[in-house]
Amino acid sequence: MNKFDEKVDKLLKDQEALLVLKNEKIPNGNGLFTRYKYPILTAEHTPVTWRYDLDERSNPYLMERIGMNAVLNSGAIKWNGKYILLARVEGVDRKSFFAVAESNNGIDNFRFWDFPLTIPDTENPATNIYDMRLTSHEDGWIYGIFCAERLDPNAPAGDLSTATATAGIARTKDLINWERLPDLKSRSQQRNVVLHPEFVNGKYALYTRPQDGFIDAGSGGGIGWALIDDITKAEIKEEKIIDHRYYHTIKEVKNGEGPHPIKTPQGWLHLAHGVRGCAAGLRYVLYLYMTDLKDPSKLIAAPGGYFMAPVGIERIGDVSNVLFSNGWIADDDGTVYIYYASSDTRMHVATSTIEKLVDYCMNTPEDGFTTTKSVETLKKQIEKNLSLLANK
Ligand code: M1P
Repeated sequence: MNKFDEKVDKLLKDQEALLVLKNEKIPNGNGLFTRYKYPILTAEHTPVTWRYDLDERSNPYLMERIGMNAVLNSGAIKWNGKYILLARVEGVDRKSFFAVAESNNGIDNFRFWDFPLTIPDTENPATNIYDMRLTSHEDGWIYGIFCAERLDPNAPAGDLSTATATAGIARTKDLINWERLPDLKSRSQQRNVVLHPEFVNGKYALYTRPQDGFIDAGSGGGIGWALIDDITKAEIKEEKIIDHRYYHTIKEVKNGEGPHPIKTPQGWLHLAHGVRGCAAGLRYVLYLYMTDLKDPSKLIAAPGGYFMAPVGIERIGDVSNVLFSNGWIADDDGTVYIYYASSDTRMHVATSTIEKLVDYCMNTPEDGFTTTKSVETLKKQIEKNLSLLANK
């Protein structure tokens, strides 16, 4: 083997060692979910064949030719017995694209398919597409709804940072070949749009996130709900807010639906992200809520505070202090795999069960919106516990 081939061999072997690394539960959690020690997808998990030209004649120094910056906000689905992540991969050129990675057990050994996905463009091609939510709909298609970002045509001359966010829609039967449908028509900009898995009153139902600008939710009051007559010409005619934002809460600045909700006997279980501002910038955390089984737009449980927030290494990355999730998988045995990205840089998994998550939603005190209320709630629990302990 010549020197070049030896170097290629080492690259491949080093990556294989990373891909087969066994994940480990982090003990002593909060009883609600279990975190795992290792991120499940990072830029280093992207195939060597994507990043290196392995031809000695054209790349004699064996340097990376097409760098990958991050693997983040991934849609998820159980597909042919495999745990599938439809990852947002971001190149060093700042363009995001979609790529599928699969694992046999959902917690480690995620391996990317050979090629990233080609999502056909619309007549008005987007500059960047990202954050796909996957929904296996009862109409028989798997839908992917994602953010399609373009430079704002109304931006003043020379302003290259004002963009528009629109919901792009594509569908597939095999996760390889995608049919692109027209982007969602909406009066406002939209990000974090998610398709509900069932028809509601015979219509497609969308969770929306109306926003005034590309970044600012502004007058968009929270997570919205809209019924759509024809998904092949999707248009929001009426939209109502089902999960509001409130002052001095974890979702004061904005919020957004995560993956589509999980159907449980007690109601639809939702995972979402909430954003607040602080001196260090924006802080993104994950929270849960539930809606009515018959009317998924009716809030029935709103536990106060966050469910998960960044800890340790999760706090640091391209956009620090961010947890974001747009994918989870509920297995038949009730295990829930929560796939989340930290600080727009890497993907992690946490596990829980439907029973525990529903119990959390139904029995966690709601946000009382003031310090006085929070202290009252806390004191009630302390009094109960002290009396229980005294009577032991
Ligand atoms: O940088 C944090 C997140 O910001 C956006 O989410 P939202 O629209 O709710 O603010 C998205 O760009 C998301 O991709 C990103 O992770």
